[in-house]
Amino acid sequence: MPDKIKKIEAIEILDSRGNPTIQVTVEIGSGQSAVAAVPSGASTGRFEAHELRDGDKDRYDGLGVLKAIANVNDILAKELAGLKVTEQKNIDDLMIKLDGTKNKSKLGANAILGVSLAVAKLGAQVTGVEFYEYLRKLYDPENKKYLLPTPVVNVINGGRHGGTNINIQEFWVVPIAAPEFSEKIRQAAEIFHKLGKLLQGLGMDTDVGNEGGYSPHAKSHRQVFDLITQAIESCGYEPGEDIVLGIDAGASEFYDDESAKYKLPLENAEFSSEEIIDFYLDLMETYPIKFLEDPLDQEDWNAWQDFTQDSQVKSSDTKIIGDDLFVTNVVRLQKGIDMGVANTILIKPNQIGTLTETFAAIRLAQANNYKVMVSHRSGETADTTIADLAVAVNADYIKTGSTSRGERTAKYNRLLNIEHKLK
Ligand code: 2PG
Ligand code: MG
Repeated sequence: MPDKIKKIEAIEILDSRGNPTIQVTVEIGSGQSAVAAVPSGASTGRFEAHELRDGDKDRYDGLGVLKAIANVNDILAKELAGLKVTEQKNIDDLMIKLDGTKNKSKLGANAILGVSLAVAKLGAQVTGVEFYEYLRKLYDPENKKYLLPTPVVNVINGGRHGGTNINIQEFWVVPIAAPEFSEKIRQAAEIFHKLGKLLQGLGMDTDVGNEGGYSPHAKSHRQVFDLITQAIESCGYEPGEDIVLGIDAGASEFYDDESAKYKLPLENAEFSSEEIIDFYLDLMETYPIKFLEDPLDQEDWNAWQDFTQDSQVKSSDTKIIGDDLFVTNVVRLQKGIDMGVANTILIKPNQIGTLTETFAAIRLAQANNYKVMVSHRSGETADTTIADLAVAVNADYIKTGSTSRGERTAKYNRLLNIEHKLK
């Protein structure tokens, strides 16, 4: 029984914010083992799978994950023992069945995902192939061509990821012209450093936020776009040609359900759905913004449809990306497809809770010509699974923060290594 699961063990570790999260080790009869760690969001979507936390205020202010750990050690370890570690789908399906709830609230999506990912890593090990190759075997074995994703690099952190007055959560630079991943990362890193110097020159803060981008106080959102554009130009790149811009508005975080208004204190404004769409369209006229993630609230479907179908958005081939909207969930994505809402899906394995369901969301997206952007969470670990996942499914983009902070660069560095291997 060399490749059958013998032992599964979870422990509590810290994520990049210093909050507890779950790490799972799976061991098979041969003695081989693999470890996976689960990330955690701050601006979580209302329809994400359930992240099980203890709620015990005496430990980590209620954020402990001992219940999730007990579910791995006491329940999943016993039920999965003896199964072949390469039977990814059976294992994931069994965990979904054992949980039995719609949103994995019984065992916890964090518990289930930890096991799912550790099983996959060990599956790669016993098969004797690279992790991305193994994931490709599970996803689309006929496809032999590997493409590296374009990084969307979050150089300014606002919203819930920074402690300042910027309401938009993320400001990205996206190197679209350079042919190679390593070139794209180099360009983004150069711009990141140049931007730091510009901020410093203006007496603005250069401390970084949760995802490694700078997190200064700003006069306006336009000032942020101006500074980023200036940094791109100072590096000798052409904004709109070599490098385009993007945002994750994280709009569900500043949408007020009661008044049905988008509240942006930095703009001194409370926008209706129509008005905030105009706000974005105006920005897109001034700046080369080609990516907008979660520009609208997770339940504002009609406004999403209006924005996606807007002639300015369509003619400029702007990527409208659903994160809190789709939550890596095929039911919500199918609704989006049916309505003509968004044209890109953000993929976060912990929003849905198993690798198999993550694949299902990507498959549905690709079958319907939606672009795929694989994503980290704001609370990360050094686990680099998403880098391999992005390559395995030929994702168009990867979002894993700025080019600073070890838990962010770990993913970029893994991609640099994959690029090197594929040469
Ligand atoms: C997002 C993510 C990652 P969080 O909104 O896209 O950038 O943030 O993990 O806090 O949900
Ligand atoms: Mg988002």
